[in-house]
Amino acid sequence: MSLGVSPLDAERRKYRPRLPTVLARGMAGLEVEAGGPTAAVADADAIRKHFPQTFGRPLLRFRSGGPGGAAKPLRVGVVLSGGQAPGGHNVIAGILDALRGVHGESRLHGFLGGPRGIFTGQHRELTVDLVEPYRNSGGFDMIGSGRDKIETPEQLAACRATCEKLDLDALVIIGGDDSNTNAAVLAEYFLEQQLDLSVIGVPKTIDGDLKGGPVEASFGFDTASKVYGELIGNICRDAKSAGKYWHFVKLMGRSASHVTLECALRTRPNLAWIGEEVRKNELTLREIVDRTADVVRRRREAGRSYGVVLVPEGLIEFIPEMRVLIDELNALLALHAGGDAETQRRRAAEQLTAPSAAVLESLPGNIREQLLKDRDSHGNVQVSLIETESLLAAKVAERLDAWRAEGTFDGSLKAHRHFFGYEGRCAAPSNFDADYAYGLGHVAVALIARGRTGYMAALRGLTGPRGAWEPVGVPLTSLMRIERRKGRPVPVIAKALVE
Ligand code: FBP
Repeated sequence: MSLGVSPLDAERRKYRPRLPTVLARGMAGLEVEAGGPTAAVADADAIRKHFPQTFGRPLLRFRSGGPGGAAKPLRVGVVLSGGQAPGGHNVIAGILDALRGVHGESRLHGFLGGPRGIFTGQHRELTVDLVEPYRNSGGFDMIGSGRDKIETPEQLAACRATCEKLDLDALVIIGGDDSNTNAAVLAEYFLEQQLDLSVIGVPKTIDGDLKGGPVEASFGFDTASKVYGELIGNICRDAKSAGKYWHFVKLMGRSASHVTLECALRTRPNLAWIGEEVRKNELTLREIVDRTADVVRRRREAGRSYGVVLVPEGLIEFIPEMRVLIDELNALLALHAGGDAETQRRRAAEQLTAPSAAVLESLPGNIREQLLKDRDSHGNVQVSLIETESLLAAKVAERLDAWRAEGTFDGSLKAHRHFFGYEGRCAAPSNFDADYAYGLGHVAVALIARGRTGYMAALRGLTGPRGAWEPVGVPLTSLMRIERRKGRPVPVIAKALVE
């Protein structure tokens, strides 16, 4: 065992991911079949205007058994973008192995620290020896990640210069919806510039919200929800054993509540809020608090002063009055980012509409401050920094106190608050994620070897046996729609919410 490698890591490294049969037969004889033209999730005309070259491309399928033929070495760059997700290292291992399957002299370069590594030209060559220790491991530490957006003309030109300097045939962007939007922008830009360089996206995010049509799942979701599920299961057991605590557990999932739903189905807590359901039923914060407090009261009446409540981290954005407030704050912060908490608060009080200003003032101080923090580079509220579980626990305690004063409740709330997020994002990938991510790396290379650009690598039929998983190339523009970001309408890959 070498320094820094635990026996568990060493054992996990020995696992050999299983490939779909079509890919296991090798890269050489893969043939591509094009389907009919595609459109977009919504706003097709606007998306076509933004992406005149790549819009409408066909879905691609692969089959093995073609004649093969002479292949040239490929030079590929890869970047990990956004939040960590179990399986990222296996995508890279899959790309490397597939590239070597195309031609032994193919080369792979990893951009360091996320998309910034492309426009600043920070990279390292990823050789077999370098990649080996990372096989089947969690984390993105092989090359790091980041949340920079590639959008300005200078950044686009700098990306072009880096790729030309390295003489790349292709760039693979492993990321979530925002990062794959970046991939679509780069693919279009390189074509406009008449540069022969493929850009391929790979669906990554523990949030599980990058899916739709032929893209059935993002890698990382399976592992992360299993890790959180185990922790929640332990807490459920502890709650029952101790018989005196209520646990409020916030779970990652910036917008969609897939992780919370999956964990709820696995562990059966006493209550799980689903953001999308809150929005559909237009529940206010007051109603959410009342319903939660009512569950606590009814369990108390049944002799059970304990329980577990799951809260998706994006819940706050689904509550109607909070949504309006956040939209107004986003527009405000896009104009005036930075400044200390007091300045931000004063600005908000002056410029928000009266109802939103009142909502903001009704929130506990820590939540108010967290809502006023700067947005990420894509304009998103950083919901992992907002203590929604504390907000709910505090408001429920207030409500129960009021009910006790009226004589309709005779207990008290002893609450614990938890946030499960970072615990699950870098776990060693489950066998599913290890196989899926490794296969996605192969699909990316299959698309590159056939000169395709502006595609997302995908595998479908994921609930069936591994051997039957079907590799496909999905046009990135077919996954897009127009949304308001930083106060203006822009084309983005649509998030898949819980239905
Ligand atoms: P991606 O969408 O980039 O995959 O990230 C998802 C996520 O893990 C969210 O669940 C969470 O809200 C966010 O990242 C946290 O961001 P950060 O890594 O910047 O703390």
